[in-house]
Amino acid sequence: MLIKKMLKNLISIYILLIISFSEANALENNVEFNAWVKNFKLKAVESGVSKKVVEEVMADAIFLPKVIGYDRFQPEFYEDTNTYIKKRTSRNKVKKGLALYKKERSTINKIEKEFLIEKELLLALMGIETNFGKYLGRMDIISSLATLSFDKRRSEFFTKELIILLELVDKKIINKKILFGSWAGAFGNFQFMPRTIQNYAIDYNKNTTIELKKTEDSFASAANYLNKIGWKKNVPCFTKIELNKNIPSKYLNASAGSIKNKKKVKYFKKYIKNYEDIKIDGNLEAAIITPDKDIIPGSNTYTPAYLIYSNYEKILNWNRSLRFALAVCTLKNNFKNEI
Ligand SMILES: [Ca+2]
Repeated sequence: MLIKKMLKNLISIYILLIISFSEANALENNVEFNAWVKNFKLKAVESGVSKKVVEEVMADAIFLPKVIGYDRFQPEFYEDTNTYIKKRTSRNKVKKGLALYKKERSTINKIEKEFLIEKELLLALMGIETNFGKYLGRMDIISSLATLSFDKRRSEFFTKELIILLELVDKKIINKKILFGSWAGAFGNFQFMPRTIQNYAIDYNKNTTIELKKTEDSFASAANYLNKIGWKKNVPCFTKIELNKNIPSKYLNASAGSIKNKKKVKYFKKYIKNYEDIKIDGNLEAAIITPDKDIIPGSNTYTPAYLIYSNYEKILNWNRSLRFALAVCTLKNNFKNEI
C-alpha cells in the first residue's frame, strides 16, 4: 500500500514538473519570439518592404507551438506508398472533382487550352492539395511563417517566404485579410507558398488582386506554374512495374531530393518482369523509383516500383515527395476516363 501511495505521489510530482517546465518553456519561447519579430521587422524594411505594411502585418504575429509540432511529425514520411495513394485518389474524390468540373467547365476548358495543361491534372492537384477547396487551412499564415522562421530547423527558407509575402501585401497583389492557410504557410486552392505566388500566380480575371481561393485565378495560376516549369501535355507521368531482383541498387531512387541514373525506357527492359505489358515508348527517358525503400521499416526494396518520366519530376518540383507525385498522377488518370 505504502509503495502504491509513494508511486502515486511520484507520478503527481512528475506531472507537475512537466507542466511547470512546459509553461516556463512557453514563456521563454514567447520572450525570444518577440525579440526575433523585432529583429525581423528591421530586416524586412531593409529588404524594401514599406515600414507601414511591416508594422501592420507583423502586429498580430504570435508564436504557434502547434506549428512546430506539425513540422516534426509529417504523416507522409511514415505512410507506405499504397496507403498514401489509396487515401488520396478514392472514387469519392473523383466524384467531387467531376462535380466541380461540371460547375466550372467553361473556365477550366479555356485555361486548359491557353496554358496547354490537362484539366485532369489541374483537378487532381486541387483534389490532393485541398480536397477541392474544402481544406484551405485556417491557420494565420503570418504567424505560422513567423514561427517557422523563428524556429531553427529551416529558418532561412521560411524567413525568405515571409518577406516575399510582405512584399506581395505591400504591392497590393495579395489582400492581407485573407491570409489563412496551412500550418506551413501554403495558401489557396492549390496551396501556393509565397515564392510560388510571386513567381507564377496570375490575376486571370484582371480585377487587380490575385484570388487563389477562387476558380479563375487559382486554376490559371496553377496551369501557368506547370507550363512554366515544363510540364508536357499528353506525355505520361509514371508506369508501375515489377522489378527483377537482378537490378543493381544504384538504379533504385528512394529519395525525392534528386532523381539519379536516368536511362531510356528500353535500357531497363532486362530488369522489368512485365516489360511487354507497359506499352511505353522505349526511347522515353526514365528513372526507377522505389518509394518505400529506406522509409518504411521492413519494406521490400523492390515493391512497389515505378518507371518515372520528366513530367513526374515536374510534380516533384511542385512538392518534393515521391508519394505526392504518384498520387497526383494516379488521380489524374482516374479523371481521364470520366471527363
Ligand atoms: Ca483576380
